Amino acid sequence: MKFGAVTLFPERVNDIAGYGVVGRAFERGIVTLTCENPRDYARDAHRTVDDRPYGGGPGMVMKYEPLAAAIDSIKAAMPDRSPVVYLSPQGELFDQAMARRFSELPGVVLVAGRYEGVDERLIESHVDEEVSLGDFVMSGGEIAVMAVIDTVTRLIPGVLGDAESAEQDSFMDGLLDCPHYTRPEEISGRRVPPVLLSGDHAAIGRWRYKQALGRSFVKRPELVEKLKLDGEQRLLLEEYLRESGRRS
Ligand code: 9D3
Repeated sequence: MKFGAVTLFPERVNDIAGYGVVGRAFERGIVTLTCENPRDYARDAHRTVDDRPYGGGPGMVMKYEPLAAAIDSIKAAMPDRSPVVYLSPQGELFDQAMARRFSELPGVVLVAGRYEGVDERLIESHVDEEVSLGDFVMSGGEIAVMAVIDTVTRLIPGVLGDAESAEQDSFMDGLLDCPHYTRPEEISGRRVPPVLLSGDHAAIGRWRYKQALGRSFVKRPELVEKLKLDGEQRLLLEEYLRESGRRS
C-alpha cells in the first residue's frame, strides 16, 4: 500500500512511520509514505502558498497552483486508481468501513489543508473524496492524515500480530469494548470482577460480550440499533441493565 501526502509539514506527517505497530509496517515495507510540500512548488521568491480570500474576511486560503503541482507530482509516482482524498471539516465522516475500503486500494493520496482551507477550484479539479474526522475544529489536516494512515495500515494483512488480528474480526465487531483489568486483584477496595478469575472461559466470554453490548447500548445506542439483536443478545442486554441498576 502506497500513501502519498501533500502537506506544508511533511516532517510532522512522516513521524507516523516512526512509532509502534504502524512504524513496524513501514520498516517491513508493507506500506510506504511519500510526502510533497506545496511550498516546494511555489515559483515566486517568497515561495507563497497562501493568499487573501476574495470577498474579504479573516484568514488566508491555500493557493491553487502550488497545491495542484504537488498533487500532480505525487500522483505520477502512485499506482493508477489511487484516489485523492482531501481532509476537511466539510468531508464525509471517516469510519472503519471507509478505512477498510481504502485498505483494499493500491494507493491513496491524502491532502492536508492549512489556514481557512484550499481554493474551491482545487477540490473540483483534483480531489476525489473529501473526508472529515468529526465535528470539531483542528488547526489543519495533518493530524487527520496521520489518523487515516494509522487506521488503514492496521487493516492491511500481515501488519498486526496474531493476537491483535484475532480481535479485529471478532463477534464484538461494531460494539464498544468490554472493560479490561490487570494485576493487582484489588485497588483501594475495587476488586476485579470474580468471573475473570474463575478460569471458566465460556462464562468469561459471555460476561465480556454482555459488557460490550450493555456499554454500547448506554453510551452509543445507535451502534446497537444497527445490529438487530437476537433473543440471546436481548437477554444479555436485559441482564446488563439489571446488574448496572438501570432496570429492576
Ligand atoms: C469556521 C471557520 N474555520 C474555523 C476557524 C473553519 C475551519 C478551517 C480549517 C476549521 C478547521 C480547519 C482545519 N481542519 C482540518 O483541516 C480538518 C479537520 C477538522 O478540523 N476537524 C475534523 N476533521 C478534520 S479533517 C481536516
